[in-house]
Amino acid sequence: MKKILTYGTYDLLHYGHINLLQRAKAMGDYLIVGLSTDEFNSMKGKKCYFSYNERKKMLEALRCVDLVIEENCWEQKISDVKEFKVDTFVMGDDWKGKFDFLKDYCEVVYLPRTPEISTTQIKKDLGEKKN
Ligand code: C2G
Repeated sequence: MKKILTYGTYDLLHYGHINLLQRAKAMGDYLIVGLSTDEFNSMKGKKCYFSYNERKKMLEALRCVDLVIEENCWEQKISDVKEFKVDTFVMGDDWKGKFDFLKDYCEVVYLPRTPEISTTQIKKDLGEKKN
């Protein structure tokens, strides 16, 4: 069974995220998502609309996601890759090169982002509609 691992905040969940998750899953048989906890998002300087549990529930409802684990810190990736016997680590290419240190432990793949959608853009558009 080929195991794939990726990480993210996934708030607000949108089709760019879904594109990434579906492409990641298509690379193997089992997709694990390290979901940033609310505390870790504060460290990332990200304010989430949905709580960790609400974001976890949404990801777990996706057919392409097999397991959601907590992402509590930047440093857990190597131990996660070892613990879950991950074959391939996948991230969007906005992270290109940032996780190449994982190449000693598994395949590392950066996939093209979905260019036209982002949570920042969604919040901006909603703000404009309100005014
Ligand atoms: N993504 C994408 N296309 C978009 C937006 C996001 O492909 N239009 C991808 C990102 O490249 C990332 C994943 O979707 O691989 C999740 O994006 P975020 O929730 O923004 O994740 P981020 O806050 O970048 O956290 O340790 C890694 C971090 O937890 C990543």
